[in-house]
Amino acid sequence: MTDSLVSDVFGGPSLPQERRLVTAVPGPRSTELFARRGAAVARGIGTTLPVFVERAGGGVIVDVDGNSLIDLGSGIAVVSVGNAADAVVARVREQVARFTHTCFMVTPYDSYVQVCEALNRLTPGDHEKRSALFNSGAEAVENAVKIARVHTGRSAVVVFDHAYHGRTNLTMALTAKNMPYKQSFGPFAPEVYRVPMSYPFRDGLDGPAAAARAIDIIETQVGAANVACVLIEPIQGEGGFVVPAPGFLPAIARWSRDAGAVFVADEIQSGFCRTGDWFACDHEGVVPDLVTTAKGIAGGLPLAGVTGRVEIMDAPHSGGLGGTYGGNPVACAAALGAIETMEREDLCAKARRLGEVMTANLQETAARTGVIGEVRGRGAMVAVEVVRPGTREPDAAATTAVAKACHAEGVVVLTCGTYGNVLRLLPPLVMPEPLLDEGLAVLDKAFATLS
Ligand code: PLZ
Repeated sequence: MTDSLVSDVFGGPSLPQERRLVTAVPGPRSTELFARRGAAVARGIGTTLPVFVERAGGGVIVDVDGNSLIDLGSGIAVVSVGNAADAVVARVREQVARFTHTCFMVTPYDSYVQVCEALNRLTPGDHEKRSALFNSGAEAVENAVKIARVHTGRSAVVVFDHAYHGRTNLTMALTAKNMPYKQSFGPFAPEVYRVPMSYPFRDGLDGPAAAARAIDIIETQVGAANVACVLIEPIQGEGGFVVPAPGFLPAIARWSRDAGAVFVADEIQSGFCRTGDWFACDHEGVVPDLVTTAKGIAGGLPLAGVTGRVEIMDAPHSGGLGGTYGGNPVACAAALGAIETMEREDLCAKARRLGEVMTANLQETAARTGVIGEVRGRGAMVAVEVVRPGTREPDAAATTAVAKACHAEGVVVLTCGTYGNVLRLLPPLVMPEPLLDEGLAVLDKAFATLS
């Protein structure tokens, strides 16, 4: 354990950055609340770890029983700047006391414009850009498709195996995995075409070969002239932290440009310093036509964006895009605080450092246990794919067992993957290193007890 405080990072209010268990996890108060939850909340809303939260800050979550947990999930890649980050809290407080909502489409305010300016500046490419703000990742993806369709006058949307883009009707269609996202929720939106992703661990193809395979299917089964957009997560999130082989993304982006289709990068999970660059596309110098963002953008408040080339973004008629809450002033204030924190604290560098620590530790764990098929990811977006020893056969049960063992020891980890056999780590980028080390030691022990 470590007694370093959040104030070590920001000089703000402090929450001890330590793992501290004072009851079983979940404890009695959480267990009581969980029973109440069952009687009040619809069954369709799942739970990863049934502890109820009292406070959270930096890299820890403190529950209602007084347990302090190490957070290696960031609320699914959201609180990259740390929970309740000082700059976010300060700006939200100031904004919420001035006004909470006017609707940007009715009477605008400048924080929305500032967030758009920041997105235009930080997303890949130095061409002229415009942005529009929404509430959730799914909404951003839907709007990117709308914009691409108006711009091209075409309707087909190309997506990839293992993709995740949301839970609304169109984004369910764009998402690959049936359970739990799509089962019984159809019919789904039409004109969505799925092609193979580059998945080096499973297909063994280099980037250009994997791209050629995908492009062949687009050309023969969809027709290049029908494609409004090619939508891809540059590193897949829910699908299993699948990192495409080098050369895959550039080849797909090039093909899209040549075909007159819009190349859309869904950076909702991979963006905002998570992978050690501002955006995952930066790694290979890929410049998307449109980028969707959410999650890490606003330190925990609901905000999402679509950013891209002015001639594409400005294709829809005035009034064609919007929504009551999109770019809410409190969420915009939070985003400005989060972005300021990322720039001031150089959280891209921090992500790279955390990534080195995680990768080195996980490789040692992999060498000790026979069940890790691959350690992969980039920056602070790292995962292990769990398989039956000596094979590439996915082992979801072992993955769940390891995650549960971590939870019981006060370390929040998440799983993902088409086969449910990927254990992913997404620590807040302000995570103190000793705390990360401790979390990784717990994870190592959880793997050791598997056999
Ligand atoms: N695109 C790449 O990762 C959200 C989903 C959690 P929303 N991923 C977490 C769940 O089980 O619902 C995500 C993403 C990528 C789009 C989305 C959708 O973002 O803000 O959840 O709508």
